Amino acid sequence: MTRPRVDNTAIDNAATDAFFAEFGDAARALPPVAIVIAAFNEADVIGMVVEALPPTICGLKTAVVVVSDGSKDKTAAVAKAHGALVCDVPVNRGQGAALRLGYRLAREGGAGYIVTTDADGQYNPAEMERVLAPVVAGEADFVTGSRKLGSQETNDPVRRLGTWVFAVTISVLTRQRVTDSSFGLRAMRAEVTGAVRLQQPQYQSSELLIAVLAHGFRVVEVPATIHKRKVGESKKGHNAIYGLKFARVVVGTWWRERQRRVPGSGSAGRSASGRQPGDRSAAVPAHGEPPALAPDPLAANGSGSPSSPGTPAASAADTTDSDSLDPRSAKRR
Ligand SMILES: Nc1nc2c(ncn2[C@@H]2O[C@H](COP(=O)(O)OP(=O)(O)OP(=O)(O)O)[C@@H](O)[C@H]2O)c(=O)[nH]1
Ligand SMILES: [Mg+2]
Repeated sequence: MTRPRVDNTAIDNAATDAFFAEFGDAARALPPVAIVIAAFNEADVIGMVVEALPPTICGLKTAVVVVSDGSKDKTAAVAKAHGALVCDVPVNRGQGAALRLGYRLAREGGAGYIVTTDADGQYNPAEMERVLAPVVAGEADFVTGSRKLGSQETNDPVRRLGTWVFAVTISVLTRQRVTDSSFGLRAMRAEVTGAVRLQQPQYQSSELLIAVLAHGFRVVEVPATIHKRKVGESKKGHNAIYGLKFARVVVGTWWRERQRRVPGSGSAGRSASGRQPGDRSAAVPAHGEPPALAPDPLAANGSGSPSSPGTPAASAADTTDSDSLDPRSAKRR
């Protein structure tokens, strides 16, 4: 589906303002963990999904931020009725745009950690603990679940093959071992999402992963489960379309990040601050001492924001974007 050109910054700013105006302190002073969910026409399942989310993960309180954009059903109302903070964007732009906005809301609300899951009930909320634990322990900046290391319900050979092909491709391109590049259950330090360039409107998972790897953040995979979608249908198209668009994002992001890393290529990927356009979030202090090769670009741009509750005080070094890759990245647990 070709999407009409939109002014993303204006839409994001308007949606952000509306979100904070509606939810006030509940949105402005988030607990340490924001569970961010993109939802599109998921009214039949989103209530159940939100209800099943844990009030604490790794001993830290959670809040649920749902971004619905242009849903034609009652996704936003149902999510709200089940206790989520809902950003209801009037135009549909895709899961990538929705998550990017959700990350921003989490950062601006002061959450130190972000956990993502899908609105369709394919992921197990009990596994959030395992996914967040390495980040809270300061051992990783970004953790993704992996069906390859865990389990998957699908018997669709094309899906299985696709997951494998993309994992191998990304491993080769980034020279770091990845076993699953499209798992929706992940956890990260919130500031990581402001430090990388996110511009894919829909097929976002490989863009985020490749960009995070390319920036040298410490990436870890943990075994996790993906169930079949039981309610509603995929928003991503059939296998061939999904695969082609996914492939385009993989190659495009790898090329973009490679150009960014080549001095004098003239394709500076992002601003020195690493922020998304229009991002008004403050730097969230890192957990403990940042590793030598894991750049913390927002730290250089920090504006003295308070520590988020439950997040240890910062000792972030005054670093800017680094081109080093962390050889320990993408290690398996
Ligand atoms: N806000 C928003 N969310 C979306 C959009 N498209 C998909 N999503 C959500 O993103 C999540 C994943 O979408 P799915 O359609 O399940 O795609 P998938 O899980 O990658 O692929 P399947 O295996 O086919 O389910 C779900 O929570 C969707 O509701 C969109 O345009 N806007
Ligand atoms: Mg799905």
